[in-house]
Amino acid sequence: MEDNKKVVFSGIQPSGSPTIGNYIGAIRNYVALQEEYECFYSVVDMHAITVRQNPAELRQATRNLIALLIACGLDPDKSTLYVQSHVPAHAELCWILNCFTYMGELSRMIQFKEKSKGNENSVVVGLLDYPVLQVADILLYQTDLVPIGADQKQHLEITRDVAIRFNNAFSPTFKVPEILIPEVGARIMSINDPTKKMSKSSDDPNSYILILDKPEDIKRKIKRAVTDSDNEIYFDEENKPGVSNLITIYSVMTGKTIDESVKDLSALGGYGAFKENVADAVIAALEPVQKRYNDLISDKGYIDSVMYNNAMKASYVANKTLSKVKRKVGFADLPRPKA
Ligand code: AQP
Repeated sequence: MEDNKKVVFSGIQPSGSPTIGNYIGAIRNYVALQEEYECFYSVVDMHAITVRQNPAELRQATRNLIALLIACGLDPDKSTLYVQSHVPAHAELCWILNCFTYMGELSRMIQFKEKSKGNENSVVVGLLDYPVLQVADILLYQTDLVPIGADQKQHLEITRDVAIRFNNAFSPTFKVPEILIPEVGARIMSINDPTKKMSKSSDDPNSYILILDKPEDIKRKIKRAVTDSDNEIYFDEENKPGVSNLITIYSVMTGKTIDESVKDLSALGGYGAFKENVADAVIAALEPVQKRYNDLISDKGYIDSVMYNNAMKASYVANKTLSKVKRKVGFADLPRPKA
């Protein structure tokens, strides 16, 4: 690890194929940060099993996500792109930090409340504990900066609290990380219900656009996107959430500001042409990513080598922090047998 570079960590679940929400809120920032920072990006399969997964599909989705992140621009020689379950230090640190996290903190988490609604007695403990695993993920790498979408903000606040609590209980052990949320696109909304966040694990494929969706599907979904009835194109997230969501998507996909995008799109007249232009911008931006993905996914040997080499790199760094933590909490060293 280069000593002078600040450290970035972020995780993404292989809980389905990533949406343009994941791309806009997180992945494009992963790519932007990799030149300047020492980056660790993890495909967090241990987080994904907090809801029931089909094992064969999860295994495949994990490999696919590694390929997709590379196709989006991550360079696995620059960024440490690895699978969380290949680095056992994540689970070990999670256990220790469970003993430094309060039940009250976890039961207040919005994501836990939403995902457990209606089945409070049968919700799995892993769903409650999800933020602590996330705390462990981040603190293992002595992270300075965590690029995330707005939905993860509350989990990052816990990370800072637990790091400070642990440091105060012993001595400075963990860096206390900062959160990086993009100014535009921190919360891309569902295409057919703009009051809800776009999510890859939604049961309704019309609610999201996948990075790997075919052009005709992107066109169809955006054509059917829920907007409003006043047929005017301007940016107002509170009163025009559907239209504003599409403007945000267009803005990120074309690299234009929101103002420039509104200027372009409002000149088109009605919602029909507006949606068509948004769809064209999405298709054009995703085309090179999809092409690179199709080349990469058939190269099994390359994906294997990325997974292996980067798991080794991540383990080396993670184990350094874990050893420190074990000493601080009082775990005995493993004595070496005398020769
Ligand atoms: N709609 C979104 N807009 C902006 N950013 C988003 N992110 C997720 N959805 C949006 C960001 O993507 C990163 C990876 O997310 P994740 O896979 O760790 O889990 P998530 O936040 O729970 O995302 P999903 O798509 O909603 O997954 P499921 O459906 O499995 O729960 C994070 O930085 C997140 O903020």
